[in-house]
Amino acid sequence: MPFGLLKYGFRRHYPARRYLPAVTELKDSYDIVIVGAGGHGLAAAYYLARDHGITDVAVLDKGYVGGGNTGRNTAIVRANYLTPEGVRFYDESCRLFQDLSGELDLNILYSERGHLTLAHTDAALRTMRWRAEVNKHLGVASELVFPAELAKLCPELHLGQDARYPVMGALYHPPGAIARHDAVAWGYGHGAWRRGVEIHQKTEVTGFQRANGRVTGVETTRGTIGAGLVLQATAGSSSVVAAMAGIKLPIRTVPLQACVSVPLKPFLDPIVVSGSLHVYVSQSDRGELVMGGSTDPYGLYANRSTLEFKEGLIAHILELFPFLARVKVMRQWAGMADMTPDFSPVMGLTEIDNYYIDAGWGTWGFKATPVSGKRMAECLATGRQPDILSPFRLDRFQSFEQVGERGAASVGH
Ligand code: PYC
Repeated sequence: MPFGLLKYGFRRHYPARRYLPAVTELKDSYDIVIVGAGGHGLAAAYYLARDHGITDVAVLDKGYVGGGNTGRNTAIVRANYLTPEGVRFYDESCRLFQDLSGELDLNILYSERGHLTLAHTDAALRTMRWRAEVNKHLGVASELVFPAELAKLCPELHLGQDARYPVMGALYHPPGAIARHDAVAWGYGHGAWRRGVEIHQKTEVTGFQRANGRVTGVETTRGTIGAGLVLQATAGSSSVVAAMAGIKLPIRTVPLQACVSVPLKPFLDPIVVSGSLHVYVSQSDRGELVMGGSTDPYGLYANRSTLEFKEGLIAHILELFPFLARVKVMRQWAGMADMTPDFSPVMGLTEIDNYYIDAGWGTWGFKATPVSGKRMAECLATGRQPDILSPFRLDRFQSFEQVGERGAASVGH
């Protein structure tokens, strides 16, 4: 038995352990400054410390840990993408997620449910077959299933021919999962802090000082600090932060809304997605239905929720599960989706020698948290773009080497 545990057992008082650090002074400079204390920034800090022994790191956030898109998504994890580059990348993330509760010593409620993407047209079936073949080729479990099998996988799903868009089949991806999203940020934050990383909440970055093609200082609302390397991981504000460093990103930012029902007895095991009806829904361990749809159709920086979105989404959910008609929606929210032209992220080196970027997550940032943290840490520690991140480099847009991933979006955006 570890000595610490024994000492704790014999104590008269049992002080609750602190999970995230109290506010401390900022130092004059750090080897690495990470902008953004969401899942990605904290995961990068964690793997920098764990895998590379780099702990002179400050993670800064204008708000609080996990208060941005990390806490504003629908927490779906899957690897059933369309391009080989995407499948390889998200598969590594799924595998890291599977061991993450043990790794972080925190239950992130990772729950493998299987993921069904319904096809209501011949064209959709063709795309699902294509994705299944690419997935299988790379060792990722995915297959096409038809209504008889679907009725077994999800007995509550309306499969009748009287539906407006009858279900013809689905892409079934058994490793598809959900997790407790904020726990992922807390776990990575705690793990990084325990290893010596500083986390500074309520510390907004307001600009960057530059000289000779490098960033030399990070200006914040608490003063200016020196930085050997800078990583920006600020999903939802990627273009704004990059512009402060003088980098122009090919990103359009749009709200992505979601909502959650009151808790219900468990009835929905798999995650169900319909591209034609523009919905995705899963049931959390608390029994709530977590539901989302398409992004709003116009660029906007606002986390507001609209009645229009809710009415449209719920109407479509009822086409799949008509018996939910009297269920109440409990809460609604929005995150900000940074959409790139090819629907793939922008990761790695930039035109500024010591400035690294983790951006352009569109609607799939949460599921990439472990792999982006691990691989961005490797990128910063070695100064080289890891092979798995190579397709996602920023300059692909200049060389016309885009990674077209739109066909793997859960719904149309
Ligand atoms: O990629 O699975 C997904 C997803 C669901 C909601 C937003 N993105």
